[in-house]
Formats: sequence, C-alpha cells, structure tokens
Amino acid sequence: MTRWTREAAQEIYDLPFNDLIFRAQTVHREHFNPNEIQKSQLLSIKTGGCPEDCGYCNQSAKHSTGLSASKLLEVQMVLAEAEQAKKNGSTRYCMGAAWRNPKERDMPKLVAMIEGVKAMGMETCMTLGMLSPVQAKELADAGLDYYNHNVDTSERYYNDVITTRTYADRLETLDNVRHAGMKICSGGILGMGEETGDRIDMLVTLANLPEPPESVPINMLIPIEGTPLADADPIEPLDFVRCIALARIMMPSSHVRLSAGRSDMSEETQALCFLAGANSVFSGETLLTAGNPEESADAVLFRKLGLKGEELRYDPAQFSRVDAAAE
Ligand code: SAM
Ligand code: DTB
Ligand code: SF4
Repeated sequence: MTRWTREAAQEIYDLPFNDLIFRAQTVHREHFNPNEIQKSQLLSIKTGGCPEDCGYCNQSAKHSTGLSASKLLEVQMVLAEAEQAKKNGSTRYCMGAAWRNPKERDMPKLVAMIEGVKAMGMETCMTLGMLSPVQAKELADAGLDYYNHNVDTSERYYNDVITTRTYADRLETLDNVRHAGMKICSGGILGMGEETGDRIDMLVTLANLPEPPESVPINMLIPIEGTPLADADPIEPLDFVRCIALARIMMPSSHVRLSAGRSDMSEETQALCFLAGANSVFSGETLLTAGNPEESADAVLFRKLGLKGEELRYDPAQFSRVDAAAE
C-alpha cells in the first residue's frame, strides 16, 4: 500500500491542469466505468438541536440559524422516503442524525431502518456521530454497509472549525467502524477558509488510513446564515476540481463523491469534477437540510454528458440479518 507524504501529494496537485486531469482520468478508467455515476439519497432522520459546535452546520444548537429541531423519525416514514429514492434511481440510502453519538434507546429503531432499506435492495449508509466499538458492531450486525464520518479538514485546521471534539475522536470512530467490518465513507468540506495545504493534508490523512475509505465525499461549503462560517471565502471552482483529481489519484478504487454544494456549481464545473474522477453524487432536492439540484436538472446534466446511474453490483438483501437468521 502507498503511504502518501504531503510533498508527493503537493507535487501532483501543482501539475499543469491538463496533466493533472489527464492523469486522474487515466487512473479513473483503470478502476471504473467513466460514464457511470453512483447516486445516493440522503434523509435527515433526526434534525437540529445538536450539542456539537461544527462551524459550518445548520444543525448545531450553538448557532442561531432558524432551523427547528425534530425527534428521531418513525421507521415507517423513513421506509416510505427510501422507496421513493429507489424509484428515482438511487442505489444507496444514507440516513443522517444530528447527534454527538447515538443513545442505546435509539438502537432498535436504527436497526429496523437498516433492515427495511436493505430489504428494498439498496445499500445502506448512516451518519450518527461518534460510535463506540459496541455500537459499531450493533449497526454492522444489522447489515449497515457504510458509515459516514468525515474528518472534514486537516488536523491543523480542525480546531478552528470544531471545538467540541478532536481530530483523534474522529479517527477513533473510523477505526471502530472498520473493526466492526463496515465500509467507510469519509471526506470533508472545502471552502471553510482553509489553505491549499490543509486540503492536501486532509486527503493525505484519508489515503493513509489503514485502508482508505471506500467512499470519499468532497463537499463544497454551503454557507449558512447564523453559523460562524457564513462568510467564509469561497473556494475557486478550479481549485475544487484539482482536489477532486488529487483524491481520485490518491484513492484510485474509492468512489469520490461530488457532495454538498452542487446547487452553487455550474454545469461546467460539475462536468470537470466528473472528468477529474468524481463518480458519485447525492440526488434529490434536499441534502439533510440544505438544497441540492432538482432531479430534473440532474437528469438534463446526465443526458448532456452521456452519464448514467451506476447499477448496484450485489444483492444487499442476502447480507441482511433477517435472511441470515432464516437460513
Ligand atoms: N452529526 C453527524 C456528524 O457530524 O458526523 C452526521 C451529520 S453531518 C451534517 C455530516 C457531514 O455533512 C459533516 O461532516 C460535513 O462534512 C457535512 N456538512 C454539514 N454541513 C455542511 C455545509 N453547510 N456545507 C457542506 N457540508 C456540510
Ligand atoms: C457528506 O459528506 N455530505 C452529506 C453527507 N455526508 C451526510 C451531508 C451534506 C450536508 C449539507 C448541509 C445540510 O444539508 O444541512
Ligand atoms: Fe452536529 Fe454533525 Fe452538524 Fe456537527 S456536523 S453540528 S455533529 S449534525
């Protein structure tokens, strides 16, 4: 396995743009169909009132953003939403909760959500904050395929963005997720006032995990009024594309996801991101609380670029606990 240094990564990042994109696209074609994009849909299963102070987030109780908090949704409601996502072509369903960590009393509902979504034939992903080894095992046993837990930025810049937890806390949960046997979805946000070096360091951290994340979401900050980062300097679109290309080169067999922020991106920027190796997006008009392009706009873009949704390559139902128990 390659261990990346900042210097080696920086050298690639600084290549002439055409060389960088050519290299990224070449690596991409060695591992993926270049015209297929995996589509995931998100649902906020528990919104707002979060005790953490992440400087970008609409859902932190520490910021006054005007968002109203709600309790954990009922299982039937989540499954009805998931059915709709499947009809719209999503192959992965990602459920997010605004928690520092899940509580024991939430576990039965979470397990029922995982089992229900898997029974529909979609992959499952959750993002619930920190997990203990026992909680990670419970979710894995229920059949959860992916756990999303972003490192968000470099270790150096982390404390400027979040003070209620540490970078080491983040890495510990990722370790617990991996040991429980789940796939990791971990990436970060660009455009929070960080330097180029922080962006590169974040990718070095991810690529140097004992096993790189199978899924790497790269979000562009959606500035939210009332949060400390509402007025952060936006990232230049071409710098964003460079980061996508670097992620593709450093983590060749991972899905690199062009995540939050697509509503503020031109079709041309998105097309460059796909050319640079992004091969996953969130579809649906809402992410967790913020906006995302409409299904119809994505359909138009996919048609213009000759892209199609990636097909599910395994039958998730056969891994569910329900089926395992029946055998
Ligand atoms: N509470 C859980 C946690 O933090 O792990 C899960 C939900 S949290 C909203 C998931 C991720 O969404 C964050 O780690 C961050 O990378 C991304 N995110 C949140 N707000 C964002 C924003 N305004 N713009 C871009 N990405 C954002
Ligand atoms: C990720 O990296 N991006 C998604 C998902 N993981 C959970 C969330 C984006 C959230 C954008 C802000 C919002 O919708 O509140
Ligand atoms: Fe809470 Fe997650 Fe938002 Fe941070 S990013 S405030 S942990 S919901």
